[in-house]
Amino acid sequence: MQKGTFFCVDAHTCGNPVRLVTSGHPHLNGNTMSEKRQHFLKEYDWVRQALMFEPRGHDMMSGAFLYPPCTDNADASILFIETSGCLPMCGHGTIGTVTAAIESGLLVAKTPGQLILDVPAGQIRIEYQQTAEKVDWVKIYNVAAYLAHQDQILDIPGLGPLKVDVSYGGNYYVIVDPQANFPGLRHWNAGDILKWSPIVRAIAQEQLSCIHPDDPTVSGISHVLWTGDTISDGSDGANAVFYGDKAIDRSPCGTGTSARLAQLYCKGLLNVGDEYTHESIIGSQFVGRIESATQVGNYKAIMPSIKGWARITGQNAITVDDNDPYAFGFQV
Ligand code: PYC
Repeated sequence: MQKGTFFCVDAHTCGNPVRLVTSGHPHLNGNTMSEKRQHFLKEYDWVRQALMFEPRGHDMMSGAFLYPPCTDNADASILFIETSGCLPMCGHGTIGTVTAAIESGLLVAKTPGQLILDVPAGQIRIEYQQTAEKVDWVKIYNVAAYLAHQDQILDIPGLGPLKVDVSYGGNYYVIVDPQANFPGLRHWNAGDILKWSPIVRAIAQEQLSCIHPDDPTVSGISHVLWTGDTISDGSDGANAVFYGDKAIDRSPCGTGTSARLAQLYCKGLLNVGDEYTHESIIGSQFVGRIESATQVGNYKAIMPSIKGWARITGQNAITVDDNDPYAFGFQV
């Protein structure tokens, strides 16, 4: 399969794109979504590149394929595709996928309003509310989140030392709170975030090992989460999440919010049962909640939930043609 037409339902979750691909699923080997993700990355990465990169996508593009469940109790599985690769878990991607799939009739829940989904990072539970044919909101009971590194100093050439934490919420995040060399995200512009994030991520990656205790294929720091002042009513905190090479999440980032909850819990700033309304760079909001305490390996951890909404923006039939020199996209 070197070319074809991929049908997609395009949507956005709180501002960030989600392209649910509804045809052309490659057959993937493996018993778990983690194994299937490895197979996809090895043999079918061109599909991701064609559908995510310019000229068919853009820096923030993110999407998903639905697959049959890998476990007896699940309704379906999700493979996430992004400009950055195939994430183990994606919160905004899940909210968009569930909304688009339920509204389009591609997914029928055994129990209306509830789903169990297998994802590469493990299994997640979903609650959603539907009014007529529209999904009003989706709540994800995410995989366990934990604080992997606390109060680490990174020396950033040209910026100076930064004190950071590294937290896992389905992906590993360097979290940077306001301090002497970072005035807070509302005092930086998008250009500053795009300039410093890859440098911070590379230095953190060099110095701080991150390998998931339960699945060593989930490893490495992929995202940088900058915090700062809020701009929307009711927000408890704000973040700008950098991912891929040039993307800033327009949504409050589901795995980033989970990582933030774990960080605040492990630092004694939030407790089990607390809700935390997290806003994005554009002020859109997710409601995070610490559902319970748990453990990941030897780490103190939490079971987080994230609630948000998505809207379908259109239907797409995307052609990938070998004759097109940019069939598999490009990045500048
Ligand atoms: O919502 O988890 C998320 C996410 C990851 C990257 C972009 N959004």
